[in-house]
Amino acid sequence: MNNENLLKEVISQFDFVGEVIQIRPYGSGHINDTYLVEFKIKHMGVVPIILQRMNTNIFKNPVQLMENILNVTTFLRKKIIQYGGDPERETLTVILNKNGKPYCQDSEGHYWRGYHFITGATSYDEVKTDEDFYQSGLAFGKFQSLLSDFPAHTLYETIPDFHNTRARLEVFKKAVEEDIINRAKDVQKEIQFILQREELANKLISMQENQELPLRVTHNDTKLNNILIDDKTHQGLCIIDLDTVMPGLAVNDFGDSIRFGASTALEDEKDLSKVQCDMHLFEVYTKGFIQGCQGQLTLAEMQALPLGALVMTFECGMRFLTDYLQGDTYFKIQYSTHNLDRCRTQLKLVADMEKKWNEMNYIVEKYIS
Ligand code: ADP
Ligand code: GN1
Ligand code: MG
Repeated sequence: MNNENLLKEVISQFDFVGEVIQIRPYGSGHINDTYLVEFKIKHMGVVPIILQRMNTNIFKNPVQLMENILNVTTFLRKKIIQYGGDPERETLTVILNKNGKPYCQDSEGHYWRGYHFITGATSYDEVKTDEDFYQSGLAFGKFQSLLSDFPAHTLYETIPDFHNTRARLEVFKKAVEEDIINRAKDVQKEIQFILQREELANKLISMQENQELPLRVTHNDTKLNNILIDDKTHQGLCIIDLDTVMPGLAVNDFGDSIRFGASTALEDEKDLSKVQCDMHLFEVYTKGFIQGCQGQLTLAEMQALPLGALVMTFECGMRFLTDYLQGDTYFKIQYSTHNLDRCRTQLKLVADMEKKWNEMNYIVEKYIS
């Protein structure tokens, strides 16, 4: 069946009223297929929703995943009401299907979900103003502190070992060794760069194992386009893309935001001379994140924030290269060397952070009170 008919089939499984007037691909996520669907409803005008085909190549158990999302958003909704916020805009609202399920399946077996579309807000692929980045740090910190009393044991692990950098290094080495599409010869420089920094893969995971860093309920995918910024107030409005909310390390949430948002260029910039980790952006995010965590971070966690940035960037670069070597089966790509370009920006950022290591630590020290 063609995509349009599949979409119509899926839409008919939800209890929508009104006439569909537009369906179009939406956003720049690397994982799910996201569509904006607009309905024309009598007396209400145009009502948009988000429809997503979940990536079951990556998320093996979409039913458990949606149970996580429903539980987390229900929990957040109560907290938002308690502090007088707007639960319709400050967290995702899952749309149930006609049978009351938070997902539906099309005739080809794909799993789909719907969310209320949050209007008057934007997800950015790059930082436009320092203040927006500060606000996103505040919001990601607050997200974590709101979930600090969420019962972590009720969460399914949607991707095992998601930020186990040590395990990811092993997968990377296997991909190099197997070299199934004969690409390794062209990326020796990048492979060697990663292998020379093998010890980075152990750092945070050992601190977690030694209980130097506590496990918390974290987002695990905190890049800038996974937060909606309010167009009017410019505050971080809603944290989205909750597929990977699982027990994890706070420093990883911090680090993933830095690798994406504190970069002076897009994640897939080809001209590496444009790619640096901007220390001013690093500072504004640090300030926002620590504030947003509302005193919950331990001293060890705060001191490990620069390491979070370095390791998350290293891990992401390694993941892009692994996917390139394995034939681009994980991240969506627009052209054949897309994952390689993405890998190169991450490795450039790693090298830049190494140079700026003292400065990064000095900045973090300023915000440890
Ligand atoms: P992926 O896992 O592929 O990254 P996301 O859940 O992040 O998918 O969604 C992709 C994009 O769709 C987001 O970056 C954002 O721009 C947009 N989006 C997702 N959910 C909503 C929503 N409820 N309201 C408005 N925009 C949304
Ligand atoms: C993916 O889903 P999206 O596009 O927000 C990936 C992250 C990577 C990121 C790199 C589930 O995020 O882990 O850091 O791409 N998400 C998953 O841009 O693997
Ligand atoms: Mg996303």
